[in-house]
Amino acid sequence: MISIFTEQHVQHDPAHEIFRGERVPCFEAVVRGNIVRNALIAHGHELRPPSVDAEPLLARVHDPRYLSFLEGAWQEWLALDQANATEQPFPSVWPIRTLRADVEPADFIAKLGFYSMDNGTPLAAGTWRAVRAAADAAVTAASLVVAGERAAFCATRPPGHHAGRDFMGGYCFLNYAAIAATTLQDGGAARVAILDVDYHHGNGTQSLFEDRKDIFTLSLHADPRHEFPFYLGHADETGIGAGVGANANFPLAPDTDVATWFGALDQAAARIAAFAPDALVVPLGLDTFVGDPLSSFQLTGDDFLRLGARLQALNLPTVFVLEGGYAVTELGENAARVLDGFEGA
Ligand code: Q9C
Ligand code: ZN
Repeated sequence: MISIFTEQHVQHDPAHEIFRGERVPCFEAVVRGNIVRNALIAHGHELRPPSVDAEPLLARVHDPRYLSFLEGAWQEWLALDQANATEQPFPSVWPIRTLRADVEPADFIAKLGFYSMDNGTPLAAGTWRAVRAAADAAVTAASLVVAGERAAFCATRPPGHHAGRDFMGGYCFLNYAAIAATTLQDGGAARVAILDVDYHHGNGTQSLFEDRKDIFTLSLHADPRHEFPFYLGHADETGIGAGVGANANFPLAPDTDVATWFGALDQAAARIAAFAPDALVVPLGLDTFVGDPLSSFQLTGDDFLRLGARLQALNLPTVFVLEGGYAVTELGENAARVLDGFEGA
């Protein structure tokens, strides 16, 4: 499968995240991108660099004010103190209930909280360059499918499905699945389904599209009562306004076994078939893997082949977008297995 990959991902290289109150090395690390690239090559998939500019599309998915903030964030951080060049900013205050989320603060750390859902999305000097290149990759992958490819893989990092119209979160800054879906629609796919199989609920993608009936968002994930993103992803979220009926969540208990996971996948597949979309986007998180350090699901390597085959059976033009997956050694193989399964290899 043609896979769009950019070396620019190395520009997003934060050193630490906060985990259980301590600073630890980032789970979402540069090595992930390299491992995925190597496995795709080893499995015979063709890698291409991005060749389409996402610029005209970005402000249709994200708030222009948020995009400006992201683009200039590192300069603002340095402007506070040049010694910040070797430090990472983290938000420390958020406009939760009763506080005003409509007035952009002037203070940089206040702005960081204003545009973040968590303190788990570290910024680095080159984050903007990396996420912009990944956005180009998402548009390029979707454009290939518009041009007639049965499927394409946007093999980029950092991930995107927790990012919403005007916020970052869960290691995500720009929502590539949403960018890909928008590109597919621009190319003539009136109805698009987005089936998120990452261990975590795709809250950003749901929030971007839950009031629309032409984009059906579905997500299979650990129950948000127990797992990040905690505040979205419940089964009773079925869409809003005109979008009622066009969102479906399949929250699963911690430690859910493989058979139950595939049972939920079958239910999601039946809903997609009933929706009769023109194209499919799959935010592909590999953190459902049994060895993943952030997850409690139990999929094995063979299960990822099976997942690919199951997605192929939906018989739709398909754009895969890399999301989570933190068992670094196996991440590349598991991603490649989904593509192999899809291609019947
Ligand atoms: N800092 C994706 O898989 N944080 N994001 C866990 C605490 C949330 C994962 C560790 C994990 C988000 C795209
Ligand atoms: Zn995840």
